[in-house]
Amino acid sequence: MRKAVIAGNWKMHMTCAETRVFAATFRPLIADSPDDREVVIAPPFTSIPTLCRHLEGAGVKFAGQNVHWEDQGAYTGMISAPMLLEHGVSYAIVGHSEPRKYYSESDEQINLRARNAQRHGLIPILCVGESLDQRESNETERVIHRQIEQGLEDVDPTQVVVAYEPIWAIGTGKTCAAEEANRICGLIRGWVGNPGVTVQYGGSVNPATIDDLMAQSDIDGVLVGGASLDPVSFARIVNYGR
Ligand code: G2H
Repeated sequence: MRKAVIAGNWKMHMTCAETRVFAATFRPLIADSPDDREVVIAPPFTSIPTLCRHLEGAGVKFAGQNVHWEDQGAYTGMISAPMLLEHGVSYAIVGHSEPRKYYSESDEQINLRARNAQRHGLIPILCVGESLDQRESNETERVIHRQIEQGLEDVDPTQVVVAYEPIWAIGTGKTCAAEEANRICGLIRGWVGNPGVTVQYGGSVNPATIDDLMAQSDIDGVLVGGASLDPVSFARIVNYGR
């Protein structure tokens, strides 16, 4: 039985004050959530201590939105695995399409991030996905296969989560059809080479689409952006199937 991982990616949203308000509403709403799912939140780095403190004992795990491949050094604006671990963080997102696009992150750099995360005991959440152009020119499978192969080189496939995030579905309100997302997630599982790997879907997930997504055989969880900023919406997603 694969573990369901329901993760919220807050991106560049939420001050510490807003984080406190979120936690106060969210905490009671997930108090009775079934224990067959893991709840993860990736806040901005500045909000991690506040969120950890206000959700202590609530069964929530925390993720960095990225992690560097070095432990320290002259890398202005970056964050290291030991810095995240000091705050009780368990996961690190790597290869999200936004840093791939805005900061030209390469598969090689993403692989270094994933390897260093694992070296410290952080579980990388590797994001992969095709653009609209790539989908329309039938390159979806080739692109994702390459992202998996390069991103997971020398990475332990038993200590990783993969998120399939078609770029055209991110923040656009267009969710990929659940059956198609399921097909790609199944291919990803084969390419990772570990039948037990948790494969998430991400891209405009919301309370109206979660049940259909989680009913698919190869979708083991979701990576949620916009809808994770609202504690009521995110709690509904966490409590899918109820
Ligand atoms: C994809 C997703 C979270 P959203 O980036 O990783 O964001 O749910 O807003 O499309």
